[in-house]
Amino acid sequence: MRKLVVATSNPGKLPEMQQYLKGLDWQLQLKPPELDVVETELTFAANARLKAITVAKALGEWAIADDSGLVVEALQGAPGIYSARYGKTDSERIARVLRELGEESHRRAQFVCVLAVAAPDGSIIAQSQGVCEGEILNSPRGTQGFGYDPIFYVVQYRQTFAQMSPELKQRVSHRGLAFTQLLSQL
Ligand code: ITT
Repeated sequence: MRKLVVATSNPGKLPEMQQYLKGLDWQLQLKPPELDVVETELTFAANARLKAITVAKALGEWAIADDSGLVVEALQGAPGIYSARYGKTDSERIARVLRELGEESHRRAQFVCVLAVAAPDGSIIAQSQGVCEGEILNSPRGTQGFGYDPIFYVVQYRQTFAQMSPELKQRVSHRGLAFTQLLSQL
């Protein structure tokens, strides 16, 4: 059975990625924590590819990486590719987005996820993108999930990602949409 290294250090993403990959005929392996990739690129796609290629080549194994983030329209796309670096903790990152948005009434936002799979020689063999539309609430709601989930409200379901069951988030999220596309390529 072929091995696939899940190239993430984010404890929130990891179980979601494992859940999507469960049905595949691959043996999943965790990335060693000391193998950290600095995200030097300026797009989700380029950072996803960089993470997958670096981990695949370093370990000589197949690797899958996810680069994702929250794009807030009234903040000119921030935090975007800097979503993980927008504060030290999830609550600091959420507080910063809410502070910067203030009383702004235009609260539309997108969650974006790009997935990339690299072969052991560093070539990219599959790549996909998923986008989920939503709105930023004035205060957090819900306790599930991770990251910005408590302030990301999906109008169609009248719930934040943090109020959704893991199964519903898995189906409608940016990551879910990206995985649906990716799995059809593998
Ligand atoms: P890896 O690069 O090791 O995978 P990371 O946390 O640095 O972990 P990213 O650079 O892709 O990952 O940053 C994505 C950030 O966007 C992440 O830290 C979360 O704060 C946020 N994010 C991504 N997907 C999310 C989701 O489904 N729900 C809530 N927040 C999410």
